[in-house]
Amino acid sequence: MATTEIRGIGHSVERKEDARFIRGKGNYVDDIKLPGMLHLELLRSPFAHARINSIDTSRAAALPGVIAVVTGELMAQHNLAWMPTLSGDTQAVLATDKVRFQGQEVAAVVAESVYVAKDALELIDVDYEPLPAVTTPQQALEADAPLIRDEKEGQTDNRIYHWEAGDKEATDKAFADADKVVSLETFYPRCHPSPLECCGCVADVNPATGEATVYMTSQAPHAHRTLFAIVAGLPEHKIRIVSPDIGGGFGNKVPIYPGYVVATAASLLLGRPVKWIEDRTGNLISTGYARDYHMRGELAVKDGRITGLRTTLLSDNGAFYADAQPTKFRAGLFHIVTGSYDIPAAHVVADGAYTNKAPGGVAYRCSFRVTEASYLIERLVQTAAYELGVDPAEFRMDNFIKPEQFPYESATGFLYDSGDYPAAMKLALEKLGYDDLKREQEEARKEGRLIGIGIASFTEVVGAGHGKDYDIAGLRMFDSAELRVHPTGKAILKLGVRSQGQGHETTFAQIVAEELGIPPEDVEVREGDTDNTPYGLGTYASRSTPVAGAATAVISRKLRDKARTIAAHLLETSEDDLEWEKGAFHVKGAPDRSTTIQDVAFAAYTNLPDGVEAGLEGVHYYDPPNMTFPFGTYAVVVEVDRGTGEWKVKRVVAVDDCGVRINPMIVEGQIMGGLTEGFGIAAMELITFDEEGNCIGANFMDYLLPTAWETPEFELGETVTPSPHHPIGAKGVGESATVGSPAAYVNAVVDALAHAGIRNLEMPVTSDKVWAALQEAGLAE
Ligand code: MCN
Ligand code: CUN
Repeated sequence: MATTEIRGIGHSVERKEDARFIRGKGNYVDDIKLPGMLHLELLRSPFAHARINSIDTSRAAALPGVIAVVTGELMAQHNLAWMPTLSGDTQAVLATDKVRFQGQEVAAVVAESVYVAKDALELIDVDYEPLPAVTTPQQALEADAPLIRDEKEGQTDNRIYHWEAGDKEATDKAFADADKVVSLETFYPRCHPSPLECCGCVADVNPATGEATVYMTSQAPHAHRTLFAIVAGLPEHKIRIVSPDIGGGFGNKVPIYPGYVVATAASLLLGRPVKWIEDRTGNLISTGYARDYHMRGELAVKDGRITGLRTTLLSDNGAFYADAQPTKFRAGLFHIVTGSYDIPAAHVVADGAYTNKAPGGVAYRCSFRVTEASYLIERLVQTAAYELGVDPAEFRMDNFIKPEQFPYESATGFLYDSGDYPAAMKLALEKLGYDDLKREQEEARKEGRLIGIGIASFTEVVGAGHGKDYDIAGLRMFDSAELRVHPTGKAILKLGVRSQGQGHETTFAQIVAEELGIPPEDVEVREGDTDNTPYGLGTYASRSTPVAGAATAVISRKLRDKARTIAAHLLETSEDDLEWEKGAFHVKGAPDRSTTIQDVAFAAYTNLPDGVEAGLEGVHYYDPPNMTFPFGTYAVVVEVDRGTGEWKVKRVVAVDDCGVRINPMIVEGQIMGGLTEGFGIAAMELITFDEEGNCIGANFMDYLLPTAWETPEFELGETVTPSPHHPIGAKGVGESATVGSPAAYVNAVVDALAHAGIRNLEMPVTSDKVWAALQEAGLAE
C-alpha cells in the first residue's frame, strides 16, 4: 500500500463530522424526543439577594397541562436542595432559605409542553424580602458587608479563601534590590462563553429498572456520571450519561447546573422522561461565567532584566464557589503568571470572595485562570517597557526564557516542557514588518494619526494531569483510549473526552492513521456515551490532545506491537526481521515480502500464531508525566480615531507553537476562533451589574459578541517545538488564542496613546474609555 494514501499527522484532512453538521444532520440534546416526554422550565429570582418567606405553587399546579411544580422544599425532602460544586463548596439546586443572585433557580414546572410550563412559571407566587446586594468583592470583604452564605456553618464573612504561591522572601529581596519597580492595577471583567447551543438535558429514569439515562450538554460525561452518583445517591452502574453533538462548550458545559439535577429528580419522581432546555437569558445570567478578576502586578527590574514579580488578586466568585479547577490550587493555575519570562523570584497572593452574582469561575477558554495570568504579565511587561523607555519587543526578547534553559522550572514551580520564544517572536515581527511599521507609526503621529502596535508573547499550561497533582473533585486527571480493529481492517476508537466542535472525529483518527497505518476514513471515533467509552475526565483546558491524544498514540503502538507478532507469523519470519512502514510490515532486505495492517487485522481473527490471543484491540489509560506548554507571539496593529475614540484593527499576526500539529487546518481554525474571542473580550464582551445586583448583559443586545462584520482578518504563522514527553510531540492549542490575544489587542490601543502618557485601558476597551483617555492625554480632536 502506498504510504501517501494514509493521511496521518500533519495533513489537513477535511473534518469528518462536518458532513453531518453542514447538512443539518447533527444530533443535539434538543433533537432528542422520547415517548411520553415532559418539559421542565425554571423559575429564576428577580432579586440578587432576598429572603424567601414563602412559595405558593397552587395556582401554577392548577394550570391544565402542568404535571408537577418543584420547589427547594421538595428537593430538600430528597436531600437534593443543595449540591456540591467542583471546588468543594455547596450550591443551591433550588433556593430554600434565600436567593443569592439574580437569575438563581427558585422553582421548576414540569408540564406536557414547554409553553404550558412557561405560562405556569408566572403563576408561582414567591414572597421575597429583599436584602442589600453585594456586587463587588471589595464591598464583600468590608467588615459590615451583608453575609451572603449565612447558611454555612462557621462562615462569618464573605471570604472564600486566601492562597499564596511562590517565594515571598526571595521576591521581597528582588524588589529591595531593584533599580526600577513597575506596577499595574487591572481588572479582567466578567464575560461569558456563550456557546451557540445553550445548556440542556433529557433525563430518562426507567421506573422498572431504576436505570437513569441522561442526555446532557456535557464536556465531561464520565466525571458527571460519578458526581451524579454521589450527589443523587444513584448507583453509578445504573447511570448512563450521553453527551450527543454539542454546539460549542468553551467551558460553559463543564459544571453541573441545577436544571440537570431537577430534571433528573423530576424524571425519577414522575417515571417519565423530562427535558430541560435553557434559553439564552438563562444561560447568560446563571451559568459558568468567566474571569471577574481584580489584579495588581509589580515587576522588579534591574539592569533591564526582570528580577521579581509580585501579584495580588481578588476574585469575584459569585454566590457559590464553583470554579472548575484542581483542588490543590485555589486560584487555578494563575501562578503560571511569570509567563514566557525568566523571572527568578515570584510571589502570588490570591483571595476569593462571595458576591451576589452567578457562580462560575474558570470557564471560557481559560485553562484554569491562565487567561488572567497571561493578560496581567503581558500588560505589565508592556508597561515596564514604556517606563524604561525601551522597545516592548526588545524588552521581551531580553527577558525570555532561553531555548537552552528548557526544561525550565518557573519560580512558582511549573516545569515548562519545551519552548523557543525568540523564534516565535522573530517570525511574528518579520511577518509584521515591525521595523518599517514603527517608522510608519512615527510618521503617522507627525500627521496627527494614532497607530498602535501591541504585542503579547504568551505561554500556556494545558493538558491536565498528571494525576498526582491535578484532579477534578478528587478524580485524578488521566484520560483513556480504547481501540478496536475489526477483521476487515476498519477500526473504532473510543475516548473519554468529548468534542464540542474541536474536530476530534478527524484528528484522533489521524493519530491512529499515523501510528497504526489505518487511514482516517477507516477509523470511527466515538465519544460522549459513558456506557460505550472508557472513563475519562473530559474536554477542557485543551487537554484532549495532550492526554487522550497520547493515550490514542500509546494504544495504537501497543496494537502495532501485536500486529508485528502476527505479521511475523504470516510472513514466516521473526519479528526482528520486520520493518514497519506506515500501513505495512516488510521483511528486511526483501521489500516484496510484505503484509498490510489490514491483512494482519484479518489474521488476528482467522490465522493466529500459537499462544496468541485473538483480536486486535486494547485500552490505554494515560497519566501524563507533565502538562504541555504551548506558546506564541501575537501582534496587533490598530488605528485610533481622535474624534470619536473608536479603534479599528488593521492587522493581526499570530504565531503559534503547539508542538507537532496533527491537523494544521483544524489547528488554524482553533486559533482563528480564539483570536475572535480574544477580540470580543478586549473590545465588547462585558457582563456587569448595577448596585442592586441586576445583571446587565442578559441578552445578545446587551452582551455583545463580535460577528463576521467586526472580526478582523488574521495572518497566521507557526513554529514547531515538540513536547518532549508527549508520544507524538503535540501540545494543546484549543485555548491559546483566547488566552494570549486579549493583551495584544489592549496593548495595541494603549500603544497608540502611550507617547502621551497613557498606560492603561480597562477591558472591554470601548470607544468611551478611549475617548476619555484621548481627552486626558490632550489628544482628542
Ligand atoms: N490539535 C491538533 N494538533 C495539536 C493540538 C490540537 O491537530 N498540536 C487539534 C486536536 O486534535 C483537536 C483540536 O485541535 O481536534 C483542539 O485540540 P486540543 O488543544 O487538545 O483541545 P481540546 O480538544 O481539549 O478542546 C478544548 C478546548 C477548550 S478548553 C475550549 S474552552 C474550546 C476549544 O477547545 N472550546 C471549543 N475550542 C473549541 N472549538 C469549538 N469549535 N468549540 C468549542 O466549544
Ligand atoms: Cu475553562 S474553558 Mo475550556 O477549559 O472548556
